Amino acid sequence: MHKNRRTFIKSTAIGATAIPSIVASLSEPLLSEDDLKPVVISTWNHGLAANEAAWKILATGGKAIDAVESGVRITESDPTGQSVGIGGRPDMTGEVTLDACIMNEHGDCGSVAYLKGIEHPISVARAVMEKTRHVMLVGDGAKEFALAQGFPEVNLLTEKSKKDWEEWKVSQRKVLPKINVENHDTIGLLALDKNGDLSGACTTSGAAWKMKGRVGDSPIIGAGLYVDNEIGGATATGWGEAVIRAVGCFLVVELMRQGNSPQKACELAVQRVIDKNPDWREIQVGFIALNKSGEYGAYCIHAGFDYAVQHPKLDNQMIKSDSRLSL
Ligand code: SD4
Repeated sequence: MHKNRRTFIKSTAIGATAIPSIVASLSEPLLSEDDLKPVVISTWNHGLAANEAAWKILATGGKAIDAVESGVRITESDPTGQSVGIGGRPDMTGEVTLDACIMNEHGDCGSVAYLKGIEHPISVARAVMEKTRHVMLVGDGAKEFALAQGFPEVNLLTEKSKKDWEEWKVSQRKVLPKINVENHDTIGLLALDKNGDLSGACTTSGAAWKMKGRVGDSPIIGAGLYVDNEIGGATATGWGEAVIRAVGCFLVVELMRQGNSPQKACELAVQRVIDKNPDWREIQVGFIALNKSGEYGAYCIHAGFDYAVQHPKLDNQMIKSDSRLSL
């Protein structure tokens, strides 16, 4: 007996490994492209608020590129989130530096890295994409560009993050934040709009207590984010160095191009990360992916990663990612 659409969508959402027999037993496609539009998917529990903002745009027929930017701006402005935007944990010298990138349905992209003192790196990245002939600006150049574009200068270091940093220094730098929620909370958000166009955004303060000058995967097109409007999009969270080594999100999209579902593509990409990183048991890496038909998936190394999804048949909610290692 065929499962109804709702069941199929849910089985897609919780991953191919969760109910493989149901997915495998489908003999006819139960989803037409119209069924799953619009869709928004984003990393970690701050994704709920980000999705809500993105959904307001998507539900009224707005463009995916506007939705992804608006969504992650919510996270960037939340001072309680200690891994994105204001409130982000600083580097080892006590300075907060931000990385972000964005891609639209035309394959245009913009990126900023090592950006200080600006609340919305994602919007600066979008301005790089739309107003310059470059893809990436870093450090002082990115800041000068942002100021020239009218972005105000703000203090990104909150009392809480300053205190955490001071405690970390006193602990003689032996204590590293835990692998999941404390250290790796980048927001990556993908959207498929009613028109069937895909866009993505990714923004972070990076790994807490990182070396001065360190840039992770999040602003690197192909590593922390990749969107190909013919196929789908992917974004990453976790230990950026490992994601860069595997060019993770480009890999996820290429795996979808080869015919893999978003779920399977994320699983294969995590396997590639594992193959390329001998220390893989010590790090977290997670991917989320969304294809052109609105199907999505996620996979990670360590249990604990979750993501937020909303589409016409699913209220905005958190879904646990399957993982290679259990708790
Ligand atoms: C980084 N990938 O800078 C980022 C951190 C992260 O969820 O993803 N946090 O390495």
